[in-house]
Amino acid sequence: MTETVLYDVTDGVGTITLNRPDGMNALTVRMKELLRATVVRAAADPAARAVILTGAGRAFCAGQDLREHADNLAAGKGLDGTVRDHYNPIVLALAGMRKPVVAAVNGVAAGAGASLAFACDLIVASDRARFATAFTGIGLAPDSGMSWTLQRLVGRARAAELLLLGEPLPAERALELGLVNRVVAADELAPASVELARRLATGPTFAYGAVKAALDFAATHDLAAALEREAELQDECERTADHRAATEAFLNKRQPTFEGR
Ligand code: T3D
Repeated sequence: MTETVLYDVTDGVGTITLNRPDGMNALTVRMKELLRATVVRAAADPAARAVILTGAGRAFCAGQDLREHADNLAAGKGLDGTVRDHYNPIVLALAGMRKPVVAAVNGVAAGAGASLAFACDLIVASDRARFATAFTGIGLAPDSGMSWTLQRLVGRARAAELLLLGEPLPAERALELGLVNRVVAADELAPASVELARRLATGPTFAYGAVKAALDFAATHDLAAALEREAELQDECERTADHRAATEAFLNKRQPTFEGR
């Protein structure tokens, strides 16, 4: 049986593929469990110095599988804990990875599927991609971090509009709003994402992790606290072999080679 979440590591890039194309990569319990395990695996995998999250087929991810959800509701199991048991740990593992994570959004990203993309560090979208918050369309409020990530990406007013109205946003408009980093032609998505991830995979992995930690910390603290956290992280970066080698390379007018440590 083909698994619904795939993991591959090539040239320092770990690729996680949501692989239920016939179901628009909508998330079943089995798939969420696999995704949670795969994200944790990628985070801990020293061979993966950058990670790509993408979808197989025409969708990136349509969010919660609503057929399975309806069955659960009918069986009186609506509140089956999936938000806390699955979505929250997946998002924390994605966002907290001490390495860059690129979402390669190949098609529609809806509900928790959009939340997964928003939890990544960079988003490269196909010109066929669409982003739909979708939650209020089925009488739900945002989960999987969307209330946190979306307003940081586009500001509160736009986040409120996107969440309240839930209308799908085409890739080009998402680019205008600053929700995604790049939009490329559909057949360019895989090579463009891999090229970006490979570039990151040959970079200063420890410093990249520190960039993420500094941004996350600063998002919820005042300037004085953020300055202190930056100082701590800088101390850690200064102790890395990559920092020393790159400083020496600069002084010798050479390109640095980063080992990721
Ligand atoms: O406790 C909890 O579980 C709470 C957790 C919540 C997390 C969430 O993610 S809630 C949000 C769930 N997702 C949605 O509400 C999105 C629903 N889907 C859509 O709005 C649209 O289908 C899309 C915008 C994603 C795509 O639109 P379009 O026009 O390209 O395709 P379509 O024709 O609507 O759908 C194609 C097929 O996929 C269709 O099936 P059919 O008729 O061909 O057999 C459709 O039913 C199916 N599909 C799409 N999304 C889902 C889905 N099937 C199950 N679950 C889905 N989420």
